[in-house]
Amino acid sequence: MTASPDLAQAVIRGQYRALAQAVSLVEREDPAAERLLAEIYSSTGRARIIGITGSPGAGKSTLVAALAKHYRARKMRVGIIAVDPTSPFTGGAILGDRIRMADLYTDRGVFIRSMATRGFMGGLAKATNDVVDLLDASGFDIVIVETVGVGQDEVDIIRTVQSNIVLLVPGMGDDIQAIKAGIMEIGDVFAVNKADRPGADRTVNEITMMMSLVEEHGDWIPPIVKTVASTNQGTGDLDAAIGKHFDHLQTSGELDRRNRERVRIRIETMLKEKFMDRLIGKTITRADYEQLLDDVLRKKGNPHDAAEGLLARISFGR
Ligand SMILES: Nc1nc2c(ncn2[C@@H]2O[C@H](COP(=O)(O)OP(=O)(O)OP(=O)(O)O)[C@@H](O)[C@H]2O)c(=O)[nH]1
Ligand SMILES: [Mg+2]
Repeated sequence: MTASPDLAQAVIRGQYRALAQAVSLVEREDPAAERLLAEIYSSTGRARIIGITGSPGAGKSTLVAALAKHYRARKMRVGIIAVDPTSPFTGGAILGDRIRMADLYTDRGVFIRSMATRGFMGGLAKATNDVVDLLDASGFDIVIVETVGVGQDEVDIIRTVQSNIVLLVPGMGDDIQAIKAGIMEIGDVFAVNKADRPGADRTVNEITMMMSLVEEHGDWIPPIVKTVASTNQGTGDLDAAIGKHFDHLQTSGELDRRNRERVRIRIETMLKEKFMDRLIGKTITRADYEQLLDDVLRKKGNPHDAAEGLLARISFGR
């Protein structure tokens, strides 16, 4: 299947089947996908892009499903991308989770895809952002991206969302200590999920304390919301906190800055990928490249000269 000339228009008109086709093109890295993505790009920019990050089993998928139901009740269309090999959305689910989400799978106002962490040639972050574009162009009001938050690809993805929700669960005090620097920086909103378990208030306090240690806040202090995703509790509060953050982004000018940063990161990650692609296999054979690594390893060369030498050989024209 290739992209018909009308596919881009059908995506922009919000046709579900066209969207599904377009997403499949991206997933298969079909050559037609690039043209299609270029055509739909000018129709993007309306969707709210939300990230949900948290350790495995924290309840991300359950919370995404709860949020999706919340937004659906308000007639908003919700796109969900799970960048997570163990997510229920990938089908590696416990049966119960899948049944609980069954109504989302049959709702045309919800589009769910998982981006397995298998090798995307152009990179996982690129593929994820491309699917975000398709959902956005297709009129989805909210796009939620679920990640475990480890690995360079995931960090790149988190840096391209507008609001990032960091999910924590009670009884992980030491973990918070261990990862505090990282999560304090990426969290726009904190959710303490599984608040039906003991210790939720303590976790809230721990996050508050960590936050007071972080110097750079700007004028946004991330709210902390308690949720029980499995029974939809706290979903409204969480939505309110996300909404407040979006208002802040708009009034402070931070939204423009983040959107611009999103463009920058996307272009630069693609450039790196394309650069390496043009270099190895085209400018220099894979075998010669490996040989070069060996030489540096054996001190017959050094990393600096090796990089400069390769750079000198690359032709930047067409
Ligand atoms: N008690 C309780 N269990 C919950 C809550 N939220 C989710 N769970 C359960 O926690 C388990 C993991 O939930 P998921 O939504 O799959 O968690 P996840 O973070 O998406 O997990 P991965 O995608 O594997 O990283 C499931 O059995 C959920 O039913 C909650 O608020 N309270
Ligand atoms: Mg999951």
